[in-house]
Amino acid sequence: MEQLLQQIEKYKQEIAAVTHNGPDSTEAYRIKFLGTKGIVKNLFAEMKNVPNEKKKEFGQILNEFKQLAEAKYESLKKSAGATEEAAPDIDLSLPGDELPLGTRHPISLVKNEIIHIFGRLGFSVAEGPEIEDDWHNFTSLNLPGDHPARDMQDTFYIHKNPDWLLRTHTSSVQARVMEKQKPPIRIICPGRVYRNETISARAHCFFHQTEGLYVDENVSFADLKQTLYFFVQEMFGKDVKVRFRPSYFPFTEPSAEMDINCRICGGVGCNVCKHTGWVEILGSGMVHPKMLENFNIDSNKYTGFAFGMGIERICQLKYRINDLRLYSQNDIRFLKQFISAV
Ligand code: 2U9
Repeated sequence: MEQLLQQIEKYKQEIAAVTHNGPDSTEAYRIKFLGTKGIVKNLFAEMKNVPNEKKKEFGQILNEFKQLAEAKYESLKKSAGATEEAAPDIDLSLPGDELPLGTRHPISLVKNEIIHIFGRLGFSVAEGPEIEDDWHNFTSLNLPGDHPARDMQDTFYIHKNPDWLLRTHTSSVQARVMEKQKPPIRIICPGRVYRNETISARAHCFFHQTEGLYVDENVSFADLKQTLYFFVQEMFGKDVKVRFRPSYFPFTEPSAEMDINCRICGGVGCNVCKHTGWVEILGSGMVHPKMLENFNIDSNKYTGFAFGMGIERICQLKYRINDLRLYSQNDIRFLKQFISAV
């Protein structure tokens, strides 16, 4: 009996020293201690050799030992589960999951291209707030108090008296630059603008513009024509045909609109060019001397030209997009078509 008790003590120490070492060693432990021919079974078999008066005491010791051996087995199984969760079987040599690349919005593509083309002519980008005050959006730009653009029907007002509104053009950015900077000024102002329009295929309550301004000594109408001609050639190709038509804008005098030959139908006639073969793409003109004076720029010394274009319109001609609403519907079938455009 004494010998058996010493043996049990040794087994207890052995069990205490066992640590989790994978499923095979756990199974080996089970077979060794708890198997049909295992240590626990063998110890119980020794009962018959224990004197009767010691049987009760030995039985208790054996039961405690059996519980200890079983508890260890349960804890080894638990640690196996935890290790498997932390490090599941994975094949690191497999190729990774494919992450689909997003696309740039067509308006951003065209905006970036406009910035790039004018950048090569020395124009830098100026930006300003989308919520504007009356002075920068209207008054400083020769848009008098009774001008229709100021009407609540045409403009989103955020606050009246003082008037704060969503800018109706990016001309307000040029106004802010003229206020702060003396000539030479050579900027383009891309950005979102807002007008109170009913949404349809041809009109939206917001769209994007790029306006431009060049003020320096000896800036002429010939500079204006050549700059804009260079722009459309770069944007649409060397074969593009242009025509200038006289027009009117409050900020410029003289003013001209520029048409290019229709890129959609090649001149045969379509809805976009209204069967004329020509599409208007921008407005322009020599900066009105009164405007230069509004910003304390000497109109006897300096002249300038300005222009403005809708990015949606340029985009329509470049990518043949016939409905303005597509730009803001976030339809993935529309957007993913621009996947290969940079
Ligand atoms: C300052 C000086 C001059 C901005 C100009 C246009 C002509 C023009 C519109 C065409 C279609 C924009 O997208 S559109 O609605 N714009 O035709 N804009 S000259 O002239 C300025 C502006 C500010 C201080």
